[in-house]
Amino acid sequence: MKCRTCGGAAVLELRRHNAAFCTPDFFAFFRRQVAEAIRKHRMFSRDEEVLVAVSGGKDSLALWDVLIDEGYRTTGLYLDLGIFEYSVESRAKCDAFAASHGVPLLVSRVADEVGAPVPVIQRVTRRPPCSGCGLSKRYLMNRAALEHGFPVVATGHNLDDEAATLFGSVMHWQTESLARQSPALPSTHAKLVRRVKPLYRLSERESAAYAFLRRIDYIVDECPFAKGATSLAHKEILNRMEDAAPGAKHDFVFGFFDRARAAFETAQTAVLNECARCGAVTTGTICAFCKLADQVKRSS
Ligand code: Q46
Ligand code: ZN
Repeated sequence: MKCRTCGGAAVLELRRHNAAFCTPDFFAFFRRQVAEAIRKHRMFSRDEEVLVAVSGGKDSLALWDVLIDEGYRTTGLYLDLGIFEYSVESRAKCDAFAASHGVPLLVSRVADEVGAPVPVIQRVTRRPPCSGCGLSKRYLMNRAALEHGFPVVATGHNLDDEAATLFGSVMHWQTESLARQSPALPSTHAKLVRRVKPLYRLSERESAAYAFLRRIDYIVDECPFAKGATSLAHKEILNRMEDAAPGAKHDFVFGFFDRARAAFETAQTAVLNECARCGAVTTGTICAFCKLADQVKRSS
């Protein structure tokens, strides 16, 4: 196997690109894909400071690593979900990464903000853990960015994540989710920060290879709640399709972004208000986060 760029010995074969790369040329390929994502979707400029949401996993730490390397000004944001040993370990990975790269890391604890950690929220709400968790993460990311003056939050979602989300939304024809799924969500209100996914062009396998070859110390274990999540089942189906036809995930996701998404964007007529309690953007009177926190408080 020879490197497509230099002809030297390759360490990694990328079937969907019909290519193989040596380590330095794979790094160059990876960084090019990130740069292309940022450029194409005008995710952020060199003057803007980026808040990078990090979980301690391979994707978000690989993203942070690339952005630092490319000379962007970044700060990490770690959201402590209070999910047993997983949260303790993942926070330690983020702390160590920030310290070794000399970059700042903000930490926010769901238990402080909502009143209870994710496992308790799950019990109280009797809903899947990812529902209260996802809601809290989106809310706290946005609030941290607003409070600290960051114009944009970057997350480590990769091509596989985007394909699984898209698959899930299509399965149930969730047209509102389809309208909202994008590599870059613009700010539609003064209190909503732009959200971007600079890794959306790269697969999970590619970000794992990048993190491994860059010797990034990341948490290998998944969140213990991820196992039951339907997104994992969708990923398995998509992996089988990718095996049968390399590039299938890419075509599915890019075809949607380039040709189909706009068709779902039409009915965005919801009026945006500010939550009477916390001031966050909501379509109702009290935002979903404040309702969740109320529910947790009532039960304790
Ligand atoms: S952390 Fe939270 Fe994920 Fe765990 S509880 Fe679900 S949403 S799986 S990315
Ligand atoms: Zn609120």
